[in-house]
Amino acid sequence: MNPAPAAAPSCLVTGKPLEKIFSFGRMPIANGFLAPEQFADEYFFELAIGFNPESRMLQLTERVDERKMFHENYAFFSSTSAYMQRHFAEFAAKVSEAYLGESADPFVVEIGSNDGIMLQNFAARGVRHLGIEPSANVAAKAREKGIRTVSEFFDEKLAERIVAEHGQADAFLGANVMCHIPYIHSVFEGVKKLLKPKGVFAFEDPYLGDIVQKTSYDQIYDEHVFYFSAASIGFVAAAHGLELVAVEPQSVHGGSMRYVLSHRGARPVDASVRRQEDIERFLGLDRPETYVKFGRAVERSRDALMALLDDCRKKGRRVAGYGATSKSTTVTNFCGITPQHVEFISDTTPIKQGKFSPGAHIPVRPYEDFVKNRPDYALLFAWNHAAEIMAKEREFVAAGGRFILYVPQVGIEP
Ligand code: DWN
Ligand code: SAH
Repeated sequence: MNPAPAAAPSCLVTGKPLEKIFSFGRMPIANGFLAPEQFADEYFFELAIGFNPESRMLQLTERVDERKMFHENYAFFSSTSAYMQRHFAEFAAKVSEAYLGESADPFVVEIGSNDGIMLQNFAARGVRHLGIEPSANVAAKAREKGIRTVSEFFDEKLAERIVAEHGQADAFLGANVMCHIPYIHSVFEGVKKLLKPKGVFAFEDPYLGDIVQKTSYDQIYDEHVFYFSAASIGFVAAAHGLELVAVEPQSVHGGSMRYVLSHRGARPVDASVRRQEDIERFLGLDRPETYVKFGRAVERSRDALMALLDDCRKKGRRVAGYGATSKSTTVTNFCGITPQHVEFISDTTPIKQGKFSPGAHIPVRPYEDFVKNRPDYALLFAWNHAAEIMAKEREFVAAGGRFILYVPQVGIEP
């Protein structure tokens, strides 16, 4: 197996030493679905979090090389959720109304544009756009939809090239990607160069406050290097002459935050920023002890889930996973869930089907198998899409099927 890097961890924002607060142990690549002949060579690293009080940044202490995670066989396709398609249509409409009106020929750039779930809304309105998506297979899907996409990793250098080729942008957007990039200073410097003087930088990511309050520890995996708050984003922005001008909580992905930034002084700072920073202090997000407590809550959650799954096994109840999410890689490996607990995981994404889940090696099967061979319980690994999935699964419930949830508490529904 690959050796773990020996270097002592340091904060990716301040460069100062970073203390490990909680370790989930050895973890595989969250989206590294694999075939049996690949089991012997599976890559593992130590998944652990540390907190830097100066920057207020919760972050991974060890990281996986980005090229091991984002490549031509990336397993996550954004458009698998109809709800998320509507969410990004609304995000795009809001940006158009609020920020593009003043420009005669607006230009929108999106980082981590995946299969074009957000940019398709700008393309449909004839807005000049550019997607930046290093995972070649999902980028190809976007191009099929007529979305202009460069398949590279965004950093300061790429930003300079984009400016030279296309000019500066009115809006630089991102969803569930900023928290993936360890070289955060290069990204922010790139954004600064790319944005017009009145341009906006709007992005959203899973929110640290929700992760702590709901014990949604499965948001912690290799791809998620950072767990952002208004305070930590404000800190990074200030180092680059940028300013956090508004925040807006979002319900998606189990609780996210949308951050709006501009060049310092270019736009008025909305009251939402101060309000959120007050909430964060109230939640103790600025104190390391909060994350020590979080670690204990994570262990309690694991114990409760395993007690329930062991009970199902003893009683001969069949359990299948619902949604082969990245998050489920943390849950299965941290809790010790095996194919004896969960027979298979149902997922609608073709590239995941017929493979095995990372580390735990639970078979991933097409959704049709779930319908044909309904289990007694569906362990909802895609709990963030619960509303969409429950609405789709009325027949499963009517036939006596039940969902096992573990966020915010372990329990059975309905
Ligand atoms: O940040 C990230 C988010 C946006 O997406 C990435 N790092 C990776 C990925 O995380 P995830 O895999 O935890 O995302 P989801 O959206 O929770 O994944 C849902 C999975 O469930 C997909 O594989 C599709 C599948 N699914 C399904 O089988 N039936 C989803 C729905 C809604 C369904 O009805
Ligand atoms: N924005 C989409 C996709 C999120 S998944 C959504 O919210 O559903 C994260 C995406 O970011 C992946 O498609 C990955 O390839 C991409 N990504 C990772 N590092 C990146 C970087 N440095 N620059 C641009 N995109 C990156």
